[in-house]
Amino acid sequence: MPTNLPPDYFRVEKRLREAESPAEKIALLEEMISIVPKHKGTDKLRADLRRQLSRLREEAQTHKKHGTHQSAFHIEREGAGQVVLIGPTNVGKSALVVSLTNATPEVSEAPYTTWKPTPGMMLVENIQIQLVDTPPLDRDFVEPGLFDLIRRADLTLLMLDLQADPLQQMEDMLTLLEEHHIAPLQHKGNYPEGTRMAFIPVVILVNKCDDESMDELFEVCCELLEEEWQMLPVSAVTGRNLETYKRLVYEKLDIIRVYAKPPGKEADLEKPFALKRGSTVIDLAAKIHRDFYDKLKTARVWGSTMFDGQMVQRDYLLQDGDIVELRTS
Ligand SMILES: Nc1nc2c(ncn2[C@@H]2O[C@H](COP(=O)(O)OP(=O)(O)OP(=O)(O)O)[C@@H](O)[C@H]2O)c(=O)[nH]1
Ligand SMILES: [Mg+2]
Repeated sequence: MPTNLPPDYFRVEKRLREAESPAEKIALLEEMISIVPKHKGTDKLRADLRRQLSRLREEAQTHKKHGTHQSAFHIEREGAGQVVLIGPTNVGKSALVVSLTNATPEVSEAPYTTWKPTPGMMLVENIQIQLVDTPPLDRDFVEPGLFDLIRRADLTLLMLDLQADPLQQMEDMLTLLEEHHIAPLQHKGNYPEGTRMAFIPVVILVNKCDDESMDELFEVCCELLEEEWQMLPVSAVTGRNLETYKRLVYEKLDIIRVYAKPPGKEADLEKPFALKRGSTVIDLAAKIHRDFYDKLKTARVWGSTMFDGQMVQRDYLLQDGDIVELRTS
């Protein structure tokens, strides 16, 4: 127990010991968390309080929903893809989410700030992609739900801090993931066929590369890495390389943009539908409306591989930039 806690903390702690209802316990734990000063000496205590708090919250939630378990780590998908941002504490995950999305998770120089995932929407070209801020991936702190979130996501961004031994951070992160049966897609060849691992696409972001003065350190870091990684130097604070980063995310998600055209009208080129590469006309119909899916009769396509307005079948493989007219009569 850290020695320099304010007297208020002990008062609230006493009330917590006496509290009976979950709602009261939750309120008191929240109060304790806000009282504890943020510094290295209180890291463990804050992690422990947050663990207790999220356990209580989950219990309360389960109770409310008559047994249906809804974890804080279950983030409803929105937009063209779900991208989850992970990494050690203090590397700047929340700062990146704040600078690129409408979400406002707390950013703080003290470690262990974020304790529940927060999704935000990031505009890339003209499509929306979901970017999820997460609590630190830390052996003493992590909750199992985070690994489920990582397994479900379309893309994982592993963020490292250039100014805090990024290579060691990377090794620690990969080891922890592996202990939870998760490995980067590019390591698939290292495991036997039929292994119980989940292989996930990973992009490495090296944050706090604020300006050119950091380039040399970044180069050294890349050279010391024994294997080929796609590493992008970024800065959540100065915005360095964030446009390149967005483009990379878009490419990695492997999505195409197609435009729907009502019969006899122009297509709205400002509002694309984002679909996985390999999607067909009927997938687009399903995305627009259930009625289209059920009643689709014909489709015409204007695009790179089609003559203008050529009739296509329901299983026509859509291409990036195609304009599609769907007819139900
Ligand atoms: N110089 C510099 N500082 C940064 C950058 N990004 C974040 N920071 C600072 O790093 C500290 C930690 O940032 P956070 O965004 O809270 O880090 P986090 O990874 O979300 O931390 P946890 O929530 O504890 O996992 C804050 O003081 C930020 O202002 C950056 O690109 N450059
Ligand atoms: Mg954070």
